[in-house]
Amino acid sequence: MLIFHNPDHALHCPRQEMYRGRLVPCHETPARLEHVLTELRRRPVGELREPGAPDEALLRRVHAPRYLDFLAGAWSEWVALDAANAELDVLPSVWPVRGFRHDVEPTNFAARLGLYSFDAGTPLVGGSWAAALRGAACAIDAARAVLASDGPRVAFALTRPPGHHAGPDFFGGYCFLNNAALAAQALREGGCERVAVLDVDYHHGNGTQTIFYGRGDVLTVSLHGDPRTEYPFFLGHADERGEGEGEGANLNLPLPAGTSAHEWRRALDQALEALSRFAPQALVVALGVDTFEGDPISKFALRSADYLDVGRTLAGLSLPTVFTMEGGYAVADVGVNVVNVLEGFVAA
Ligand code: B3N
Ligand code: ZN
Repeated sequence: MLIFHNPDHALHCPRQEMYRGRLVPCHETPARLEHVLTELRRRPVGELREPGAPDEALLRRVHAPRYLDFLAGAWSEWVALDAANAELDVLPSVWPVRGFRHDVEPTNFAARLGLYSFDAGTPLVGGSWAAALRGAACAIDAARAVLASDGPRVAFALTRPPGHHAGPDFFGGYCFLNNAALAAQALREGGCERVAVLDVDYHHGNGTQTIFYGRGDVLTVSLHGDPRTEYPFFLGHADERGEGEGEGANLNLPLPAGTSAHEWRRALDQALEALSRFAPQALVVALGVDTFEGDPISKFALRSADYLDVGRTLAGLSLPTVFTMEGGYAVADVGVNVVNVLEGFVAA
Protein backbone atom coordinates (compact mmCIF):
# COMPACT_ATOMS: atom_id res chain seq x y z
CA MET A 1 0.00 0.00 0.00
CA LEU A 2 1.14 3.52 -0.76
CA ILE A 3 0.13 6.21 1.70
CA PHE A 4 0.20 9.76 0.36
CA HIS A 5 0.21 12.01 3.41
CA ASN A 6 -0.33 15.74 3.34
CA PRO A 7 2.73 17.54 4.72
CA ASP A 8 0.80 20.84 4.76
CA HIS A 9 -2.29 19.64 6.61
CA ALA A 10 -1.47 21.55 9.82
CA LEU A 11 -1.57 24.87 7.92
CA HIS A 12 -5.33 24.42 8.21
CA CYS A 13 -5.75 24.94 11.94
CA PRO A 14 -8.99 26.83 12.58
CA ARG A 15 -9.94 27.87 16.08
CA GLN A 16 -13.71 27.91 16.29
CA GLU A 17 -16.80 26.60 14.54
CA MET A 18 -20.39 27.75 14.96
CA TYR A 19 -22.60 25.17 16.69
CA ARG A 20 -26.08 25.90 18.05
CA GLY A 21 -25.48 29.63 18.27
CA ARG A 22 -22.10 29.36 20.01
CA LEU A 23 -18.53 29.43 18.81
CA VAL A 24 -17.05 26.12 20.02
CA PRO A 25 -13.55 24.64 19.55
CA CYS A 26 -13.14 22.89 16.19
CA HIS A 27 -13.49 19.12 16.13
CA GLU A 28 -11.53 18.81 12.90
CA THR A 29 -7.97 19.32 14.22
CA PRO A 30 -4.40 18.54 13.06
CA ALA A 31 -4.10 16.06 15.97
CA ARG A 32 -6.49 13.70 14.15
CA LEU A 33 -4.06 13.13 11.30
CA GLU A 34 -1.04 13.04 13.61
CA HIS A 35 -2.65 10.12 15.50
CA VAL A 36 -2.98 8.21 12.24
CA LEU A 37 0.68 8.87 11.40
CA THR A 38 1.74 7.73 14.88
CA GLU A 39 -0.24 4.50 14.48
CA LEU A 40 1.22 3.97 10.99
CA ARG A 41 4.72 4.21 12.42
CA ARG A 42 3.78 1.60 15.04
CA ARG A 43 2.06 -0.65 12.46
CA PRO A 44 3.62 0.12 9.06
CA VAL A 45 0.94 -1.26 6.73
CA GLY A 46 2.30 0.72 3.77
CA GLU A 47 4.96 3.08 2.48
CA LEU A 48 4.56 6.76 3.32
CA ARG A 49 5.03 9.26 0.49
CA GLU A 50 4.54 12.97 -0.02
CA PRO A 51 2.40 13.98 -3.00
CA GLY A 52 3.64 15.87 -6.06
CA ALA A 53 2.12 19.11 -7.35
CA PRO A 54 -1.69 19.06 -7.68
CA ASP A 55 -3.14 18.66 -11.18
CA GLU A 56 -5.00 21.97 -11.30
CA ALA A 57 -6.64 21.18 -14.65
CA LEU A 58 -8.23 18.07 -13.13
CA LEU A 59 -9.34 20.15 -10.15
CA ARG A 60 -11.15 22.45 -12.59
CA ARG A 61 -12.98 19.52 -14.14
CA VAL A 62 -14.42 18.53 -10.75
CA HIS A 63 -14.91 21.95 -9.14
CA ALA A 64 -16.16 25.17 -10.75
CA PRO A 65 -13.24 27.44 -11.70
CA ARG A 66 -14.88 30.49 -10.10
CA TYR A 67 -15.20 28.55 -6.81
CA LEU A 68 -11.53 27.54 -6.90
CA ASP A 69 -10.48 31.10 -7.70
CA PHE A 70 -12.53 32.37 -4.77
CA LEU A 71 -10.98 29.86 -2.34
CA ALA A 72 -7.46 30.61 -3.57
CA GLY A 73 -7.85 34.33 -2.86
CA ALA A 74 -10.27 34.30 0.08
CA TRP A 75 -7.78 34.76 2.90
CA SER A 76 -5.93 37.64 1.17
CA GLU A 77 -9.24 39.36 0.49
CA TRP A 78 -10.31 38.91 4.11
CA VAL A 79 -7.12 40.45 5.48
CA ALA A 80 -7.21 43.25 2.87
CA LEU A 81 -10.63 44.25 4.23
CA ASP A 82 -9.07 44.96 7.64
CA ALA A 83 -5.57 44.04 8.83
CA ALA A 84 -7.08 43.01 12.20
CA ASN A 85 -8.90 40.19 10.36
CA ALA A 86 -5.59 38.28 10.29
CA GLU A 87 -6.39 37.21 13.86
CA LEU A 88 -9.88 35.94 12.98
CA ASP A 89 -11.14 32.79 11.24
CA VAL A 90 -13.41 33.43 8.26
CA LEU A 91 -16.97 32.16 8.81
CA PRO A 92 -19.93 32.72 6.47
CA SER A 93 -23.13 34.26 7.79
CA VAL A 94 -25.38 34.91 4.78
CA TRP A 95 -26.58 32.43 2.12
CA PRO A 96 -28.57 32.60 -1.13
CA VAL A 97 -31.46 30.22 -0.35
CA ARG A 98 -34.43 29.32 -2.60
CA GLY A 99 -35.26 31.98 -5.17
CA PHE A 100 -31.97 33.87 -4.87
CA ARG A 101 -29.54 34.21 -7.80
CA HIS A 102 -26.48 31.94 -7.92
CA ASP A 103 -25.33 32.87 -11.41
CA VAL A 104 -24.31 36.46 -10.61
CA GLU A 105 -21.24 36.55 -8.40
CA PRO A 106 -21.51 39.47 -5.97
CA THR A 107 -18.46 41.67 -5.44
CA ASN A 108 -19.01 41.84 -1.67
CA PHE A 109 -16.72 39.35 0.15
CA ALA A 110 -19.29 38.15 2.74
CA ALA A 111 -21.80 37.57 -0.05
CA ARG A 112 -19.35 35.50 -2.10
CA LEU A 113 -18.42 33.54 1.03
CA GLY A 114 -22.10 32.67 1.43
CA LEU A 115 -22.54 31.87 -2.26
CA TYR A 116 -19.77 29.27 -2.03
CA SER A 117 -20.70 27.61 1.29
CA PHE A 118 -23.58 25.90 3.10
CA ASP A 119 -22.84 26.20 6.81
CA ALA A 120 -21.16 28.36 9.46
CA GLY A 121 -19.22 25.43 10.90
CA THR A 122 -16.39 25.40 8.36
CA PRO A 123 -13.88 28.08 9.22
CA LEU A 124 -11.33 29.17 6.63
CA VAL A 125 -7.89 30.35 7.83
CA GLY A 126 -4.65 31.55 6.26
CA GLY A 127 -3.40 28.04 5.48
CA SER A 128 -6.69 26.41 4.47
CA TRP A 129 -6.19 26.70 0.72
CA ALA A 130 -2.59 25.41 0.78
CA ALA A 131 -3.62 22.48 2.98
CA ALA A 132 -6.67 21.60 0.86
CA LEU A 133 -4.70 21.87 -2.38
CA ARG A 134 -1.96 19.53 -1.15
CA GLY A 135 -4.66 17.16 0.08
CA ALA A 136 -6.16 17.11 -3.41
CA ALA A 137 -2.70 16.16 -4.71
CA CYS A 138 -2.64 13.23 -2.25
CA ALA A 139 -5.96 11.94 -3.62
CA ILE A 140 -4.97 12.34 -7.28
CA ASP A 141 -1.57 10.72 -6.72
CA ALA A 142 -3.20 7.84 -4.83
CA ALA A 143 -5.56 7.23 -7.76
CA ARG A 144 -2.75 7.31 -10.32
CA ALA A 145 -0.63 4.98 -8.17
CA VAL A 146 -3.24 2.18 -8.15
CA LEU A 147 -3.51 2.38 -11.95
CA ALA A 148 0.24 2.17 -12.57
CA SER A 149 1.20 -1.18 -14.07
CA ASP A 150 3.83 -1.72 -11.39
CA GLY A 151 1.80 0.02 -8.68
CA PRO A 152 0.06 -1.31 -5.57
CA ARG A 153 -3.60 -2.37 -5.68
CA VAL A 154 -4.42 0.02 -2.86
CA ALA A 155 -3.42 3.55 -1.83
CA PHE A 156 -4.49 5.89 0.95
CA ALA A 157 -4.81 9.70 0.77
CA LEU A 158 -4.04 10.60 4.37
CA THR A 159 -5.13 14.18 4.47
CA ARG A 160 -7.18 16.88 6.08
CA PRO A 161 -9.25 19.00 5.74
CA PRO A 162 -11.61 16.20 4.66
CA GLY A 163 -13.51 16.39 1.38
CA HIS A 164 -16.79 14.51 0.96
CA HIS A 165 -19.13 17.42 1.81
CA ALA A 166 -17.49 19.78 -0.73
CA GLY A 167 -19.57 20.08 -3.89
CA PRO A 168 -18.81 21.42 -7.37
CA ASP A 169 -18.90 24.99 -6.06
CA PHE A 170 -19.45 24.94 -2.31
CA PHE A 171 -17.62 24.19 0.91
CA GLY A 172 -19.07 23.00 4.23
CA GLY A 173 -18.87 20.18 6.77
CA TYR A 174 -15.15 20.98 7.34
CA CYS A 175 -14.51 20.27 3.60
CA PHE A 176 -13.19 22.50 0.78
CA LEU A 177 -12.02 20.21 -2.04
CA ASN A 178 -13.64 16.84 -2.63
CA ASN A 179 -10.72 14.41 -2.44
CA ALA A 180 -12.83 11.30 -3.10
CA ALA A 181 -14.38 12.89 -6.20
CA LEU A 182 -10.95 13.98 -7.43
CA ALA A 183 -9.65 10.44 -7.00
CA ALA A 184 -12.69 9.05 -8.85
CA GLN A 185 -12.21 11.51 -11.71
CA ALA A 186 -8.49 10.66 -11.90
CA LEU A 187 -9.41 6.96 -12.09
CA ARG A 188 -11.89 7.67 -14.90
CA GLU A 189 -9.34 9.70 -16.82
CA GLY A 190 -6.75 6.98 -16.18
CA GLY A 191 -8.83 4.53 -18.21
CA CYS A 192 -11.44 3.02 -15.85
CA GLU A 193 -14.80 3.11 -17.61
CA ARG A 194 -16.81 2.70 -14.42
CA VAL A 195 -15.70 3.85 -10.97
CA ALA A 196 -17.55 3.43 -7.67
CA VAL A 197 -17.31 5.70 -4.64
CA LEU A 198 -18.33 4.05 -1.38
CA ASP A 199 -18.75 6.48 1.50
CA VAL A 200 -18.62 4.85 4.94
CA ASP A 201 -18.36 8.06 6.97
CA TYR A 202 -21.13 8.69 9.54
CA HIS A 203 -22.29 11.72 7.54
CA HIS A 204 -23.82 11.59 4.09
CA GLY A 205 -21.33 12.45 1.32
CA ASN A 206 -23.52 15.19 -0.11
CA GLY A 207 -20.70 16.83 -2.08
CA THR A 208 -19.67 13.63 -3.84
CA GLN A 209 -23.30 12.79 -4.60
CA THR A 210 -23.90 16.23 -6.10
CA ILE A 211 -20.73 16.16 -8.22
CA PHE A 212 -21.67 12.85 -9.88
CA TYR A 213 -25.49 12.96 -9.68
CA GLY A 214 -26.02 13.34 -13.44
CA ARG A 215 -23.31 10.87 -14.47
CA GLY A 216 -23.66 7.17 -15.15
CA ASP A 217 -19.93 6.42 -15.15
CA VAL A 218 -19.44 6.96 -11.40
CA LEU A 219 -21.62 5.09 -8.92
CA THR A 220 -21.95 6.86 -5.56
CA VAL A 221 -23.04 4.83 -2.53
CA SER A 222 -23.25 6.24 0.99
CA LEU A 223 -24.29 4.69 4.30
CA HIS A 224 -24.84 7.31 6.93
CA GLY A 225 -26.90 8.79 9.73
CA ASP A 226 -30.45 9.57 8.59
CA PRO A 227 -30.44 13.19 7.34
CA ARG A 228 -33.83 13.77 9.01
CA THR A 229 -31.85 14.05 12.26
CA GLU A 230 -28.17 14.08 11.26
CA TYR A 231 -25.87 16.52 9.47
CA PRO A 232 -25.89 17.49 6.56
CA PHE A 233 -29.72 17.30 6.93
CA PHE A 234 -30.75 18.38 3.43
CA LEU A 235 -29.50 15.48 1.30
CA GLY A 236 -28.88 11.76 1.74
CA HIS A 237 -32.39 10.25 1.59
CA ALA A 238 -33.06 6.80 0.13
CA ASP A 239 -35.13 8.14 -2.78
CA GLU A 240 -32.18 10.06 -4.29
CA ARG A 241 -31.26 7.71 -7.14
CA GLY A 242 -29.42 9.97 -9.61
CA GLU A 243 -30.79 11.88 -12.60
CA GLY A 244 -30.49 11.85 -16.40
CA GLU A 245 -27.59 9.63 -17.41
CA GLY A 246 -26.93 9.14 -13.71
CA GLU A 247 -30.37 7.64 -13.01
CA GLY A 248 -29.76 4.59 -10.81
CA ALA A 249 -26.11 5.47 -10.16
CA ASN A 250 -26.63 6.85 -6.65
CA LEU A 251 -27.58 4.79 -3.61
CA ASN A 252 -28.22 6.18 -0.14
CA LEU A 253 -28.58 3.93 2.87
CA PRO A 254 -29.65 6.20 5.73
CA LEU A 255 -29.54 4.54 9.16
CA PRO A 256 -31.06 5.64 12.46
CA ALA A 257 -29.04 7.08 15.32
CA GLY A 258 -27.99 4.23 17.61
CA THR A 259 -27.30 1.81 14.72
CA SER A 260 -25.23 -1.13 16.03
CA ALA A 261 -22.17 -2.62 14.34
CA HIS A 262 -24.31 -5.59 13.26
CA GLU A 263 -26.98 -3.40 11.63
CA TRP A 264 -24.32 -1.23 10.00
CA ARG A 265 -22.68 -4.33 8.57
CA ARG A 266 -25.98 -5.41 7.00
CA ALA A 267 -26.18 -2.03 5.26
CA LEU A 268 -22.59 -2.43 4.08
CA ASP A 269 -23.55 -5.77 2.52
CA GLN A 270 -26.42 -4.03 0.68
CA ALA A 271 -23.96 -1.39 -0.55
CA LEU A 272 -21.60 -4.10 -1.77
CA GLU A 273 -24.39 -5.82 -3.70
CA ALA A 274 -25.09 -2.55 -5.54
CA LEU A 275 -21.39 -2.18 -6.22
CA SER A 276 -21.17 -5.68 -7.68
CA ARG A 277 -24.14 -5.03 -9.98
CA PHE A 278 -22.41 -1.87 -11.28
CA ALA A 279 -19.17 -3.86 -11.91
CA PRO A 280 -16.72 -0.97 -11.43
CA GLN A 281 -13.11 -1.20 -12.52
CA ALA A 282 -11.88 0.78 -9.51
CA LEU A 283 -13.14 1.82 -6.10
CA VAL A 284 -12.78 4.95 -3.96
CA VAL A 285 -13.62 4.59 -0.27
CA ALA A 286 -14.43 7.80 1.58
CA LEU A 287 -13.16 6.57 4.92
CA GLY A 288 -14.61 8.29 7.94
CA VAL A 289 -14.32 6.59 11.31
CA ASP A 290 -16.91 8.78 13.03
CA THR A 291 -19.10 5.62 13.00
CA PHE A 292 -17.06 4.69 16.12
CA GLU A 293 -18.99 4.18 19.37
CA GLY A 294 -16.88 6.84 21.13
CA ASP A 295 -17.24 9.56 18.51
CA PRO A 296 -18.30 12.82 20.19
CA ILE A 297 -20.50 14.13 17.35
CA SER A 298 -21.99 10.92 15.91
CA LYS A 299 -24.36 8.16 17.03
CA PHE A 300 -23.37 4.77 15.60
CA ALA A 301 -21.69 2.05 17.64
CA LEU A 302 -18.82 0.44 15.74
CA ARG A 303 -15.93 -0.80 17.87
CA SER A 304 -12.25 -0.67 16.93
CA ALA A 305 -12.15 -4.38 15.99
CA ASP A 306 -15.04 -3.86 13.53
CA TYR A 307 -12.79 -1.71 11.33
CA LEU A 308 -10.46 -4.69 10.69
CA ASP A 309 -13.46 -6.51 9.27
CA VAL A 310 -14.41 -3.50 7.11
CA GLY A 311 -10.93 -3.54 5.55
CA ARG A 312 -11.03 -7.31 4.96
CA THR A 313 -14.47 -7.06 3.37
CA LEU A 314 -13.45 -4.24 1.00
CA ALA A 315 -10.34 -6.16 -0.07
CA GLY A 316 -12.70 -8.99 -1.07
CA LEU A 317 -13.96 -6.83 -3.95
CA SER A 318 -10.54 -7.30 -5.60
CA LEU A 319 -10.51 -3.82 -7.15
CA PRO A 320 -7.82 -1.15 -7.40
CA THR A 321 -8.83 0.86 -4.34
CA VAL A 322 -8.17 4.40 -3.10
CA PHE A 323 -9.06 5.37 0.47
CA THR A 324 -9.51 9.04 1.32
CA MET A 325 -9.48 10.25 4.91
CA GLU A 326 -12.77 11.82 5.98
CA GLY A 327 -14.27 12.29 9.50
CA GLY A 328 -13.61 10.80 12.95
CA TYR A 329 -13.35 12.92 16.09
CA ALA A 330 -12.63 10.52 18.95
CA VAL A 331 -9.13 11.83 18.43
CA ALA A 332 -7.17 9.30 20.49
CA ASP A 333 -8.90 6.38 18.69
CA VAL A 334 -8.80 7.74 15.14
CA GLY A 335 -5.33 6.32 14.45
CA VAL A 336 -6.17 2.78 15.58
CA ASN A 337 -9.52 2.76 13.77
CA VAL A 338 -8.17 4.05 10.45
CA VAL A 339 -5.13 1.76 10.51
CA ASN A 340 -7.37 -1.19 11.40
CA VAL A 341 -9.24 -0.69 8.12
CA LEU A 342 -5.97 -0.50 6.19
CA GLU A 343 -4.47 -3.51 7.99
CA GLY A 344 -7.64 -5.53 7.43
CA PHE A 345 -7.40 -4.66 3.73
CA VAL A 346 -3.72 -5.48 3.17
CA ALA A 347 -3.80 -8.64 5.31
CA ALA A 348 -6.77 -10.10 3.39
O1 B3N B 1 -22.99 17.85 14.23
C1 B3N B 1 -22.37 18.76 14.68
C2 B3N B 1 -21.96 18.78 16.10
C3 B3N B 1 -22.48 17.85 16.99
C4 B3N B 1 -22.12 17.87 18.32
C5 B3N B 1 -21.25 18.83 18.79
N1 B3N B 1 -20.91 18.87 20.13
C6 B3N B 1 -21.25 17.79 20.99
C7 B3N B 1 -20.25 20.02 20.67
C8 B3N B 1 -20.72 19.74 17.91
C9 B3N B 1 -21.07 19.73 16.57
N2 B3N B 1 -22.03 19.82 13.93
C10 B3N B 1 -22.39 19.93 12.55
C11 B3N B 1 -21.19 19.83 11.67
C12 B3N B 1 -20.78 18.44 11.54
C13 B3N B 1 -19.75 18.29 10.44
C14 B3N B 1 -19.43 16.85 10.21
C15 B3N B 1 -18.22 16.70 9.40
C16 B3N B 1 -17.98 15.28 9.08
O2 B3N B 1 -17.44 14.48 9.83
N3 B3N B 1 -18.34 14.86 7.91
O3 B3N B 1 -18.16 13.62 7.52
ZN1 ZN C 1 -18.35 12.53 9.16
